[in-house]
Amino acid sequence: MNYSTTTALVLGLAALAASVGCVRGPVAPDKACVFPEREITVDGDVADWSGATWYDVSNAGSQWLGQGITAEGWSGPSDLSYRWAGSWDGKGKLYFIFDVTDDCVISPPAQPNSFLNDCVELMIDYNHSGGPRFTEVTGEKVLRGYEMHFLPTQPPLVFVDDRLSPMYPMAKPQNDLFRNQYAGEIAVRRNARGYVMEIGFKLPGTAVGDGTMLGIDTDVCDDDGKGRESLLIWHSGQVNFWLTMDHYGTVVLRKDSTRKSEGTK
Ligand SMILES: [Ca+2]
Ligand SMILES: [Ca+2]
Repeated sequence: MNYSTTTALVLGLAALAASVGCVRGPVAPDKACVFPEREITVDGDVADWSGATWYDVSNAGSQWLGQGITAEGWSGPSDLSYRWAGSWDGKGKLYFIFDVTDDCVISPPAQPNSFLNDCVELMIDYNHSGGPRFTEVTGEKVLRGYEMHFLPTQPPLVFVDDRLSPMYPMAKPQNDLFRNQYAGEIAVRRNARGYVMEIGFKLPGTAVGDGTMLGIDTDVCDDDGKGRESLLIWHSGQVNFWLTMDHYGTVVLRKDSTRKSEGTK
C-alpha cells in the first residue's frame, strides 16, 4: 500500500483535527476517550478504521528522554511519528491500529531486547486503578497491568508478559502465548513512510463490557541503525511509564446499540 504525498497530507491534517477533542488524564466516563464497537479484520489495512478518532503523536513534546535517548536523537516527524486508534468487538476483544512514520525501519532487528528496536508499545491498566504496573511478592513479579511490545518485522514479533520474559530478550518472543492465551492477532504492512500495524487481543482473566474503563498508553521506539535513538509517547510524558500507570489515558469501551445483535452477523 502506497500513500501519495497528498493523501499523507490529508491524513495528517485529519489526524491533527481528530486529536484536538480528546480529553486526557483521570476523567469521568463521559470525558474519557471512547473505543467504539467496530468490526475489524486484522490485516494491516486502515480501511476498517474509516471515521475513527485518531490520536496523533508527532511533536517534540511527545519525546521521552532517558536511558541514552536525548532530544537530538529525534530529527522530526519524518524520523518518527505516529497516529493510533482503538476499538473493540463489543464482546471482549480490543483492537488497535498504529500508522507509523519511520524513515528507516531496520530489518532484521539488530538490538538484543525488543524495546531497543523499531517497536510499538502498549501499556494497559486493565483495572483502571493506576499505581504501580507490577508488585514483587517474595521475589516474584505480580502484574497489575501490561507492557506489550510489537515489532514491525515479517512475521511481526510479540512480547506481552514480562513476568515470563524479563527484559524482553529478542530470543524469546511470545507469539505463541499471544495467539493461544490472548486470542492475539497482529499484521504489519510496510509502506513508503514506515508501516501500519494492526493488533487484536483479549485480556486474559479480565472481563470487559459496555462502559468498562481502561488506562492505556502507547509509544513507539525508533532505531535507525545505531540503536534506539528516540521514543515518542502518547500520554504519560516524562515519567517511568513502564513502572507507573498513574499517567495513562483513560479509555471507555462503548457498545454500538445500532449494530445487529450477536449471532446475526
Ligand atoms: Ca527513524
Ligand atoms: Ca527506525
